[in-house]
Amino acid sequence: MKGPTPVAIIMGSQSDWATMRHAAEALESLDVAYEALIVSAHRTPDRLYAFAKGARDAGYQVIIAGAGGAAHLPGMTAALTSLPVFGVPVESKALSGQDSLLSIVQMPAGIPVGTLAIGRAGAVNAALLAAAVLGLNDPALAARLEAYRERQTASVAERPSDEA
Ligand code: RP5
Repeated sequence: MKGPTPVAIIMGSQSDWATMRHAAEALESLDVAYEALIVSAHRTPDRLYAFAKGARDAGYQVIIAGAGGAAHLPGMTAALTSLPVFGVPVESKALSGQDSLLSIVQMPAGIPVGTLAIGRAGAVNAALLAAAVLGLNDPALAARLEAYRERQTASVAERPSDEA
């Protein structure tokens, strides 16, 4: 029987799902269970508080938080729980995600957010980091992560193709 869902993917808005679904797909490819939730630091602060305060008791082990613009969600979540929080800066229209990146990455000492790249690459890598953390205590998952990387390596052609 499977235990509680280990990963929460939270995002500030429905509009973030186009980016954060890449984290979800990466977790699915590694057979890691997750819950995807819309939790806005600005529009639903009470929901954020309840989620973050209850995350450990809910059984989550890692939180992936994606947000754009004045992206307070990852930092506020990390302030409210000592679970590992990985932040994904969503690419904003106005500033191409530079605002999201700087909002998430520049945490003062004491409350860490592991910040990834802007956009899809960050979402995928947040999922892979979450899997790596969970794999420390789950040899089967660690083996799936190794296999994922081996497949990735095998998929890289030696020479560029005109067809690709
Ligand atoms: C942030 O504001 C969200 O994370 C989103 O990236 C951004 C824009 O949100 P919407 O106006 O598209 O709902 O809170």
